[in-house]
This record gives sequence, structure tokens and C-alpha cells, in this order.
Amino acid sequence: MKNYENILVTKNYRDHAHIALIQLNRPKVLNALSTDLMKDLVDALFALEDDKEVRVIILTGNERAFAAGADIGQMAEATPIDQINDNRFRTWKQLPLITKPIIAAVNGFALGGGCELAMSCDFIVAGDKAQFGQPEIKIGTIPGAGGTQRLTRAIGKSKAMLAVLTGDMMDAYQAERDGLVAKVVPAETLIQETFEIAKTISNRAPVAVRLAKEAVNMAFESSLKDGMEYERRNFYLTFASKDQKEGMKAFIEKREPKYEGF
Ligand code: CO8
Repeated sequence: MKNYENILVTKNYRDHAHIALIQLNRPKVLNALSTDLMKDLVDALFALEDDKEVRVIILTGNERAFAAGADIGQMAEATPIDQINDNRFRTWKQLPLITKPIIAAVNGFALGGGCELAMSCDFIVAGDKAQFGQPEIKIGTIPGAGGTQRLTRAIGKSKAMLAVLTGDMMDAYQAERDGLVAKVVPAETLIQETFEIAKTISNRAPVAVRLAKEAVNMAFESSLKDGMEYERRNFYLTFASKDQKEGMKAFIEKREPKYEGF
């Protein structure tokens, strides 16, 4: 794995061959998401996507911040044409192409683009001191990487509207109650607990995990009828995998399954 300027990547995290950890690493600016950071992140994600050993990716920041948003310094004087030419959304658009589960482990601030990045992951585990929000309105702009769309789908129109129009933050428990966060854990054990969840997922049949992820995501892209049809087809497809045979055989034989990923 190559070295990056703005992120740290650990493969074989805690000696677990199937788990990789990416840490956003611009602590002086609370991990503000510069264009270069996003390029590093997407490059690393695709390298892990191509790595046959890796099954689950954890994305995290540090105790103070997951990420406090897009880099305001980089944007403050930008014109719309600068924004277009910078083409920063090219990186964001590539995030949904990762087929492996990405878990956001959030301590501290997840604001603006930081909240949007966390929401671009498959689910969020939050430390109990985490703070989420879309504060763009406070600096005269609006969310640009999914804050009005993903947050609305996650917590509903009324609560999303409140968050986006006031720019106020919500704490981890509020975020969990509203459905933005899957689980809140003590801040000190965030990585350990996320690692345990990642281990569980990495022990499941990888093809089924991929098809399940695709099917859940389809719920956001389709009508219920089309989504149900998509799910059913992915369900049929699992029966083409050896791992499905192994999983059901192991259940009948009352032993742990051994999945190989095909
Ligand atoms: N960009 C650049 N620098 C930042 C950012 C940021 N988003 N957030 C914090 N910093 C810097 C501060 O300037 C400060 O630097 P310095 O020490 O040199 O003065 C350092 O990080 C520490 O920050 P604070 O001193 O402000 O720390 P506090 O604990 O007092 O406050 C806050 C923490 C509340 C998080 C505060 O820093 C803050 O409000 N930050 C800005 C949050 C924000 O408005 N985010 C939204 C940005 S816009 C956005 O995300 C649009 C997304 C569009 C799509 C994405 C396209 C790429």
C-alpha cells in the first residue's frame, strides 16, 4: 500500500487479514476535506477494493474530529467556475462504486462534508461525544455532497430541514435516535467496537455481503416494487455461490462455516 499525505492506511488491521483501517489525517484543520485528501481517500479505497484479502474497511478520524467539513480555506474565494474546474465532486461520485462495506467510525465533529462523508459510508458507529451537523448555512452556503439528500432519507424531512436550515449540531444519541447513526459506543472504545463489528461482517460470505449491500442501497434508488424484485434476484444469485452451499451445510452439520468468497 502506498503512503498518502492526507490519510493513514492500515491493512491487516490488528493482524486481521480481512480488515483495513483508513484514518483521515489533517488534524490541525480537524480533517477538513481538501481536494487532495479526497483524492487520497478514493485512491486508497480503490486499492483496497482490488485487494482480494480485504473484506471490510473502517474509515475514521481522530478523537476531536472525523472531519469538520470541506476545506473552507480552499473554497472561501472560489467562483462557481473554480468549483467546476476543481472538479472535486469527481472523487465523491466514486465513493458508491466501492462494493466492500465501509463503516464510518466517528469521534468528535462530523460536520458539513464530514457528515456527508460519514453518510456516504454504509453505516455509522459513533463515539458518545460525536457531533453531527450540516452547518453550511452558517457560512452562507448549503450542503453540496449529499447533506440535503442523504440526511433527509436518514432522518426524515422535518428533522433534516431543522438541521440544514439552522446549521445546529446534533449529538451522537440524538443522531442514533433519529436513525443517522447505527450504534453509539463510549468514545474511548469506538475503534475496538467498530473493529468487532467489522470482524463479524468479515466472517460472513463475501459475495452475500456484497449482494446484500447492493440490495439495501437499492432501497434508496427505486420503488418498493423494483427494489423487491432486485432483492429477489440477488437472493437467487447467492445460490450460485459455493459459500451459500457451505453456509447451509455448516448449519445442518452444526459447525462454523468456512467461507472462501466465491
Ligand atoms: N475547513 C478548514 N479549516 C477548518 C475547518 C474546515 N471545514 N474546520 C476547522 N478548521 C480549522 C480551524 O480554522 C482551526 O484552524 P487554526 O487553528 O489554524 O485557526 C482548526 O481547524 C481548529 O478549529 P477551531 O479553532 O475552530 O476549533 P473549535 O473547537 O473552536 O471549533 C468547529 C470546532 C465547531 C468544528 C469549528 O472549527 C467549525 O465550525 N468548523 C467549520 C465547520 C463547517 O462549517 N463545516 C462545513 C464546511 S462547508 C462544507 O463542508 C461544504 C461541503 C460541500 C461538499 C464537499 C465538497 C468537497
